[in-house]
Amino acid sequence: MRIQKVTLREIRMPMVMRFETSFGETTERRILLVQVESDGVSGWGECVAGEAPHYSPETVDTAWPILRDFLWPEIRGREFGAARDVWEMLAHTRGHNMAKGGIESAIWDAEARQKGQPLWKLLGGVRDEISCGVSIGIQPSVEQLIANVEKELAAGYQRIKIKVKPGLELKPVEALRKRWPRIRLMADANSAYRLEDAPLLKQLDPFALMMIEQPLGWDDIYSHAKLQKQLETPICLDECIHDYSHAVAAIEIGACKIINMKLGRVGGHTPARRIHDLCQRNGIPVWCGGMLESGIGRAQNIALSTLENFALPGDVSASKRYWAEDIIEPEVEVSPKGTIKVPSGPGIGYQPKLDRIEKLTVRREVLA
Ligand code: OSB
Ligand code: MG
Repeated sequence: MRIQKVTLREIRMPMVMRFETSFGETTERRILLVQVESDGVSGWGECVAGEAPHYSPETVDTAWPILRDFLWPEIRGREFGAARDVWEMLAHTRGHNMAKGGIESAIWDAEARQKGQPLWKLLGGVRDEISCGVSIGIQPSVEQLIANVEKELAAGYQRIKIKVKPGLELKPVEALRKRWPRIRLMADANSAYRLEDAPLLKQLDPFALMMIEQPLGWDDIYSHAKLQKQLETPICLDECIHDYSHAVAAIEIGACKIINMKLGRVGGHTPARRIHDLCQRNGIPVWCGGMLESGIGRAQNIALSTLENFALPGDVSASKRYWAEDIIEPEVEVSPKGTIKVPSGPGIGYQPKLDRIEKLTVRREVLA
């Protein structure tokens, strides 16, 4: 395989809902799309870096020059066996996993399209339907939170995740549990707490949350192990796991019982697969997280979610929850039983809408 050309595009997409987390608020996404050309076939990936370095150190504006000046030169003019080899070719650059994941996943799509095969089959996926949950941002009031949850449950979603932050955890969780004693419910703190908050977090134990996601420091695996010893609620790590070695450490010291997998956070499909297999060998279920992706990233997440150990509903939900109009055809739809039917066409199985992408593009750079 060989890549002749890469097109980087920044598109702007206003969100249909405002999304608030403990680290900030998003109303419009700046999305970096990566299109690779390989022997006449295009592959598409999304770099999931945010607008600001508040979830991880990367941003759209760090990923762009890293892709152009460091990652592309490792790929340009080189013949390689398959997409699975790309991640190793990029290893010379430290970190910048979201930049790596953007181009690596695009090359996986290109390979699958060349072979006329769905990406999920090329990845070794085992299911043609995935289970979906939703991630609900911090709401102005408990009443609005309840109304939101009501709507998502009615749409069929199988699991509800709410964003929490200090002072806004006990009341919302208690209210939801009172209203729905049995739903699959969890909370994501995006690193808003400290180990000293253990007594407060312990007060969540009676509410039978499926898990609490990333309560402590974004890079602090050790403190999560100390916290997990004090909590009944299983800890799920998100931000902390950006490498295979982090997953090894987290599992060995008991820092989590579940891992949220994100392509961008770990650097692409090859590292995601390695971490997935490690978790599977150790009895740690994983699920696919989201980064408010456009349809391209969403389609990549759907393919990833077909791997065997994606045992819990993920944060991959319908296009229309985020966008008035998505950039792929068909849009991602969720069935009344809260599932996405995995497409059977080649590659990611959804077609990028080129006209729409062109209209939304505010910056473009062709690398050849
Ligand atoms: O922590 O999982 C997270 C969105 C942006 C950054 C981090 C996270 C999230 C979400 C939203 O929870 C998931 C989605 O609906 O895409
Ligand atoms: Mg998270």
